[in-house]
Amino acid sequence: MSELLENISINLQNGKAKVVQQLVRQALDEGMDAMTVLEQGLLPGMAIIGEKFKNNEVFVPEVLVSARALNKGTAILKEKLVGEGFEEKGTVVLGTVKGDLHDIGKNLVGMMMESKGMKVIDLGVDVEADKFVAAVKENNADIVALSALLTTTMGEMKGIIEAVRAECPNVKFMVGGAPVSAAFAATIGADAYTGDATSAAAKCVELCAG
Ligand code: B1M
Repeated sequence: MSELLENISINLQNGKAKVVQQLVRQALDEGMDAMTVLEQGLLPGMAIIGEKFKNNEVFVPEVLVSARALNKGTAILKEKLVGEGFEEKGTVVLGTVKGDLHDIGKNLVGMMMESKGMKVIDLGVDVEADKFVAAVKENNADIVALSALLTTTMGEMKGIIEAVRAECPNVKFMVGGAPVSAAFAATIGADAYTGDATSAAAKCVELCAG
C-alpha cells in the first residue's frame, strides 16, 4: 500500500474527517484511481476499526467519527465513481431495513448502482416495509435492494419482500450486508445476493435487463 493510502487509512481510524478529505483530494490530484482510494485506503481503515470494535478496543463514539470520516471521503470520490450522462437502465429502491442504522455499505451500493446507470431511490436507514411498498409504486421501480448489518435485523428482509411482492409481483429483490449470505437470500425468496457494492451494481443492471 502506498504511503498516501496508508495515511488515509490511519486518519480515518483516528476520525480526522478533514484530513481524510484533504488526502483523498490529494490522491485524486496525483492521478490515483477513485476505486483504488476507496478499496485500498478508506475501506481497510474502516475494517481495522470494525475489528477493534468487535474486540472492545474502541467504542461507538470512535466508530461514529471514523464512519463520518469515511462518508466525507466517499463523498469526494462519488463524482469520479458515478460519472455523468448515463442512459438510465432502470429504477431501484434501496434502503437499510427496520431497526438497522448502518448506512455506509448501503451508500456505497447506491453509489455504484448510480455509476452503472441505475436511478436510485434511497430511503435511508431503519425503513419499514410499507415505505418500500409506497416507494416502489410511486417510482414504478424495477428492483428493491435491501441492506442489513445486524443478525437481529436481517430477518426483516423477508417481511419486506413479502409485502412488496404482494402488491407489485414483477419487482425483483436483491439483498446484502455482512451477515447475509446466498443461502439466507434463497430462504427468504430474494432474487439475488451479492457480497459487495461493485457486484451489487452489476447484478442490478443484469436483473433489469432480464
Ligand atoms: Co455496528 N455493528 N452496531 N455500528 N458496526 C457491526 C455491524 C458489528 C459486526 C460490529 C461487531 O461487533 N463486530 C456488530 C453486528 C454484530 C451482529 O449482528 N452479528 C455491530 C453492532 C453490534 C452494533 C450495535 C448493536 C452496537 C451497540 O449499540 N452496542 C449498534 C446497532 C445500531 C443499529 O443499527 N440499530 C451499532 C452501531 C454502529 C454505529 C452507529 C456506531 C456505526 C454505523 C454508522 C453508520 O453506518 N452510519 C457502526 C459501524 C460503523 C459498524 C462496523 C464497525 C462497520 C460497518 C461498516 O460500515 N463497514 C461493523 C463491523 C464490521 O462490519 N466489521 C459493525 C464498512 C462497509 C463498507 O461495509 O456495511 O459490510 P458493509 O457493506 C459492504 C457489504 O456488506 C456489502 O457492500 C458493502 C461494500 O462493499 N453490502 C451490500 C452492504 N449492503 C449491501 C446490499 C446489497 C449488496 C451488498 O444488495 C442490496
